[in-house]
Amino acid sequence: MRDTEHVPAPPRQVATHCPYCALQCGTRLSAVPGPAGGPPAHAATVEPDPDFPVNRGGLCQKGWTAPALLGTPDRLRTPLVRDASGTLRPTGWDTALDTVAASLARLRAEHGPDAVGVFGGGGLTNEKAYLLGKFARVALGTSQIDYNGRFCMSSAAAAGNAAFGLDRGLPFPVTDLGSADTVLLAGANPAETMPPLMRHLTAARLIVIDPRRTPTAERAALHLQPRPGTDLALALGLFHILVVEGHTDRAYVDRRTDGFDAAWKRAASWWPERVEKVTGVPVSDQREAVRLLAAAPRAYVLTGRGAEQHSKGTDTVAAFINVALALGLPGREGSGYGCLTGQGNGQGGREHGQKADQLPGYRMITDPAARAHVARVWGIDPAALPGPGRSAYELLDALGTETGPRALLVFGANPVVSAPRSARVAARLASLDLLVVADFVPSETARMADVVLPVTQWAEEEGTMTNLEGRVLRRRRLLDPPPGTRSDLDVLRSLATRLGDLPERYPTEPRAVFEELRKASAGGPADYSGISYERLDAGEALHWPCPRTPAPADADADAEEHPGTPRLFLERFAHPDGRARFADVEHRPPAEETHAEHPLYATTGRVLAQYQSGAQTRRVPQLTAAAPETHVEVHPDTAARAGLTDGGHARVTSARGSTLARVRLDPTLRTDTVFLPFHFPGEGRANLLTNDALDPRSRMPEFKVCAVRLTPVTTDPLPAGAVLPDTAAIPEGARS
Ligand SMILES: Nc1nc2c(c(=O)[nH]1)N[C@H]1C(S)=C(S)[C@@H](COP(=O)(O)OP(=O)(O)OC[C@H]3O[C@@H](n4cnc5c(=O)[nH]c(N)nc54)[C@H](O)[C@@H]3O)O[C@H]1N2
Ligand SMILES: Nc1nc2c(c(=O)[nH]1)N[C@H]1C(S)=C(S)[C@@H](COP(=O)(O)OP(=O)(O)OC[C@H]3O[C@@H](n4cnc5c(=O)[nH]c(N)nc54)[C@H](O)[C@@H]3O)O[C@H]1N2
Ligand code: SF4
Ligand SMILES: [Mo]
Repeated sequence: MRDTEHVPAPPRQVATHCPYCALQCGTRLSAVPGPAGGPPAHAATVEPDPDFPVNRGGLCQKGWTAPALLGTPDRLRTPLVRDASGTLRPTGWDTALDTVAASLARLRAEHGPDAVGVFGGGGLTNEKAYLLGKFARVALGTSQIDYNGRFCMSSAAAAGNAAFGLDRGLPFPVTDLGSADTVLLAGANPAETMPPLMRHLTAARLIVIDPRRTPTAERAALHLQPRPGTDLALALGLFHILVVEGHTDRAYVDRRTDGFDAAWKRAASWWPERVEKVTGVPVSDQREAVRLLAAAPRAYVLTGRGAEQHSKGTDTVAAFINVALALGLPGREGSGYGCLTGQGNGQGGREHGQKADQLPGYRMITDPAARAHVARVWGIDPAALPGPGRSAYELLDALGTETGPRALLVFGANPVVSAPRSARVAARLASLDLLVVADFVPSETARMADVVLPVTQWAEEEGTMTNLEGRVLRRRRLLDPPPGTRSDLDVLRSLATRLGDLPERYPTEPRAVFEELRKASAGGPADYSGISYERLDAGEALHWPCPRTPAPADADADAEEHPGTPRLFLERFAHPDGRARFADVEHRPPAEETHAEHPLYATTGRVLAQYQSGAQTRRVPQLTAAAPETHVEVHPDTAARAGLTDGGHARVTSARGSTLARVRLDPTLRTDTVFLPFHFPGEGRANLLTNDALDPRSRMPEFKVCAVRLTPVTTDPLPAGAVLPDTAAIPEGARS
């Protein structure tokens, strides 16, 4: 007979979502019980949630291995403060928070509120993003807040707002893609960046625009391989062909849009042969792309970072939207335009006030009515709300300068690795009087900080995330946070009260923050006021806008709850007149062209097994084994000319710096282009090369094209930092 005393209790399980990308795959997370009688283990196992429609039982390698993050050996478990000798030393929470608050108060008194900057992240829950924005504007009174999502979604957002009057990455559910006949993917590689999304693209004919033959391009009916930075010319060319060949949906254009004639006037001079000359895409392939799109009863045009991360990213997206509008796709069920946004809460993160120019509910900070509404919810005078501040790169670039912030608080970003021209960014961070980083691992940016605050992570906390289709999801807590850590919400409240603000303004319960966010967003473009934890927990699929239905006049009648808006624009676009706008855009070259000294284009992006700056995924052994170090993809002919061999090392040099990378030969690549992933630190940082030229409207940096040269390296070994996280700088006690 079994001794029931020793049968372990069934593991607790929660339905939650993957901690990484914007697909937010549904998962079931189970706790691994701790040793009998001992403390609970900080470990879990994951299974895909078969009922969540976005991933349909699928997960990528990162999702399957995410539980390893919870038990990472160098998890931060105690605050660290840099001592007089320059070493980060473990300390208590009160000391750390007192140190930060005293410094912030002094800088503010001496230099004014804009002396303190805040840098947020698109991985933060809606609740954290909201409270961070409020903390910056109210407790600090600073205008200097922006976030890493500026590097991600801003060009598509600017173009989407201009065209449709509203920006939601996908204005339709992901599952709609399943019935498409043709899908054009401009600069997106979802087979590596959102693998379960490919389950919705099995039936469609894919047209992929990418300088590289990616795993996504491998699955395409047609792969267009332009020179980096020429998508705008290509999109103008597709527009040209479709008009000339009579595929314009005239009735739709007349009824639902404005501005066709001006847009066509520009595209009229982009005849196919000229486009081929600029982009390298053969005329026959341009025509085939238009044929595939025009012949499809149901078609989508989707953009990714490849088309967007340029100094003309906004115009490029606008040109692709022009193509979609001319074909009559947006606002039609089963067809449309969308942007595949990136970070876990890339969508919600942009809606609740951590962006320099925005207030909660996707309200503009310059709009007097928006200011009045949010000031009322926050209990302050609208005049006390700061105006718009600097964009992410401009903020980083101004740190420690005469006019820029002297202190920076970082929540949920690792700009030392992921910002463009990263050596300059690191120098600016080093010039600060005070750098504070809240994180759960010693990221490269945390290692530079004066104060490091150890916070809780995904499976240890509650909250909401908004995925790429604007659907609000519940993140649920499975494990108790390790002793010594606090939540971001807790940190914000502790700092605000030390700065003299009211504690009740900064709830630490996520649900209480969400209740306030509902009010602050009510009536705004991203209206969450009809969404509640109760409705989400009951399993409702709620896409914003979801306004709160007013109580019925007849007290006996039940108010129908708003069902949310899975599909936007079906009746009308969000401009006051209900019409979409074509954009009058013209092609221009990248900010930096190749020349004798730097004869090759470098572009950057992602590999399947690493996520972003790698701060998280480089700590997961299976992922590090799959993608251990920086590499540079090079065509064999280009490599031969530069004296490089497969598996050897190359130095890649641009006008801004140089990166050390292992050579990977790829005969499918363009001979004028090399590719580097940006996930690695130290000398392996792709961002040592990248250009900080910004898009004039979105302020997006030009991550996707700069000029470089390659030289062989025979003596340098790969730096340790490029292989594994280097924990040497963190004292023993902090890593236990
Ligand atoms: N594995 C993994 N998945 C991720 C992430 C991750 O870091 N790793 N990050 C998440 C985030 S935040 C984001 S934003 C998304 C990004 O998802 P994607 O946009 O799919 O990712 P990228 O690799 O940045 O860029 C896509 C493609 O653009 C191509 N490209 C480069 N230059 C050009 C150009 O000039 N024109 C065109 N047309 N294409 C070009 C690159 O070769 C690359 O294959 O992924 C999310 N998912
Ligand atoms: N060259 C090049 N550079 C790029 C890109 C590119 O394609 N090429 N892509 C850009 C894009 S699209 C993006 S989105 C950015 C990403 O840029 P990063 O800011 O580097 O993104 P992450 O690596 O996700 O960094 C997030 C950090 O926050 C921590 N963190 C995660 N969740 C939380 C939380 O809830 N609270 C707190 N306090 N911390 C948390 C993580 O541990 C990690 O250290 O990189 C951009 N940089
Ligand atoms: S696709 Fe994105 S959300 Fe899904 S498992 Fe992979 S990283 Fe996680
Ligand atoms: Mo991103």
